Amino acid sequence: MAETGHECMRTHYSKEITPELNGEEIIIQGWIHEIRDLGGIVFLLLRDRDGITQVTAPSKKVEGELFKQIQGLKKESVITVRGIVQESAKAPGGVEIIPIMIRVLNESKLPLPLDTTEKVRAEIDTRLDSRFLDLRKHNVSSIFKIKSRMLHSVRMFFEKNGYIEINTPKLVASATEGGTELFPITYFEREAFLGQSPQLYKQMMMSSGFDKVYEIAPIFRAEEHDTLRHLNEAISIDLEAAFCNHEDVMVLLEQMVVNALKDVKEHCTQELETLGVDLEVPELPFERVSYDDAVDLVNSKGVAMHHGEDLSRAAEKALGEIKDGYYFITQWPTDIKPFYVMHSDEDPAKSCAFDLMYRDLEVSSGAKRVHLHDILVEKIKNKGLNPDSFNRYLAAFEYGMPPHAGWGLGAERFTMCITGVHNIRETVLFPRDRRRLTP
Ligand code: AMO
Repeated sequence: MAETGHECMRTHYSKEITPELNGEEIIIQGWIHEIRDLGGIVFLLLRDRDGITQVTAPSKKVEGELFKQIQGLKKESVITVRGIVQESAKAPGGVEIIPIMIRVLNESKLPLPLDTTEKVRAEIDTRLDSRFLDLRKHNVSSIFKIKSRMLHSVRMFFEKNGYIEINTPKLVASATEGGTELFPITYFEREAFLGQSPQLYKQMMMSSGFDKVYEIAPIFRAEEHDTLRHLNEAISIDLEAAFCNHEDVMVLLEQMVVNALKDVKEHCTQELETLGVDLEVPELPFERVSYDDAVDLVNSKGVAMHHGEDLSRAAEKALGEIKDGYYFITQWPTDIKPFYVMHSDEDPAKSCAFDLMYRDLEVSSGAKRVHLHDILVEKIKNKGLNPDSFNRYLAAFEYGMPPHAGWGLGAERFTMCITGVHNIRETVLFPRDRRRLTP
């Protein structure tokens, strides 16, 4: 019978229970991971956020009523166990708990829609349908602990370097990025869209005198295609810095990446081990490959690519076969980059844009921006867009806009690089893709 009250408080998480606690009375709380009744002895594995503790109930040591209660417990029910720590060479972690009292806080329904042990592999769709159960598995929750640590270290890095966190609107009037479609929404009596990128707002903040800003927030992209690397809602880590050029912000980006990798390696040892990842921290600086050289590399792998084209999936794969770690692709053709990207002074057909790649995956893109009003208007027109629909943005360029540069890095793609998972959906608690809007 489950209880409505909750008077016992946990004294230890599983990973805090060590042989040094031998003989001490403790309270643990969590889910019943597995229960094995061998007649004279019942083994119960209790799982909490950090690990698994074995509760051992020999009929000779445990009082009769309690023993019967343990035998009747159901997998995945939520329980509190009060018991004595006992050193045991055979138990996981070298300790087991001899129970004195067990409270059922909530009983689980059986059968479960999804197995919560890591032994049984299920299809990703089945797992995502029952994501709350899927996340109980430590190999799944480890990805999110790593993502959380990565985001923490990114924030710390920005703060240390004098960046101010901003929050920009996600309900917007117009597009910023070419290529992907927008999600239209009804905004009272008119049409609006979900923001694809904080691009225009972070640039306007440069005219506001904030100098160095960052934002970590959702972006919405109406990608029609269903791939292992695209989401319809993703988290973008965005940065913009005034009085800087593209090279300055590339240095910042590579430093931030290395800093995050070091930090995750140091603080997520258990999670990386659970995932079987030996995280490599690359040397700085990352290699810079010009767009023209990248095209030649792609062609050298037998994948046809003309100068002036964007990287196709086949081209990315070809590069991934040659490049093993992180590298930049620089000097992209101006024509295939958005209107806000500055062209090179030496050759206007080339832009001051860059992408950061990890093997065959684009993780970030950025650029030096156009800060001169008339050139920006010209570029908007060249893209077939109407400058009138950008008038509030353009106004920020007429009254003292400093030169500036910035980038956007996909938090999920970066998490893929760190954890080694191949499907981007693995890095989102409740992913939004072409077919999925629930849970
Ligand atoms: P871009 O469109 O290249 O650039 O996006 C920047 C980074 O965001 C991530 N990303 C995505 N991740 C998952 N699913 C998607 N559909 C998706 N779309 C983008 C990628 C990508 O590299 N405004 C510019 C950035 C800038 O110049 O500051 C922009 O949005 O990791």
